[in-house]
Amino acid sequence: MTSTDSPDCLFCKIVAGDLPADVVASSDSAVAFRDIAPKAPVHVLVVPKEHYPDVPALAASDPAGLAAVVALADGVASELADGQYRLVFNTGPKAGQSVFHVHAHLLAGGELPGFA
Ligand code: IU
Repeated sequence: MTSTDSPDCLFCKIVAGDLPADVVASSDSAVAFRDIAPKAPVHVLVVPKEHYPDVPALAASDPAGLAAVVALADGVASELADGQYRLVFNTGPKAGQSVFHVHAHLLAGGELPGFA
C-alpha cells in the first residue's frame, strides 16, 4: 500500500521516499524514522503508510493499522533501546500536533521524566 492520499503531506513524502529521513525500520503498513529534533536518546516517529490525520481517525478506520504502528514501535524499542519506552500521539494543535499525518513518538533509551 502506498501513501498517496495527501500529496502535500510531509510524512507521506517520507513514506514514499520523496523526502529524506533516517528510516530505522518498516513493515507492510508502517515506517519508523528518527525525529529530526530528538527529545530523548531514542526518539523515533512511527507512521502508517496510509494517510490519516490523527490517531482517532486511524483507530476508527483501520484498527489493524494502529496495531501495526504499535508493533513496529515495540520492535524498534527492542532494537535501539531496552524495550522500555513511551508512545505519545499528540492529537490536535493544543496538544502539540504540528504534522497532520498520524505519528507515534517513540521515546526511549533512558530515564524519561514523569508526567505531573
Ligand atoms: P508533532 O507531535 O506533530 O509535534 O510531531 C512532529 C514531529 O515531527 C516533531 O517532533 C518534529 O521534530 C518531527 N519532524 C521530523 O522528524 N522530520 C520532519 O521533516 C518534520 C518534523 I517537518
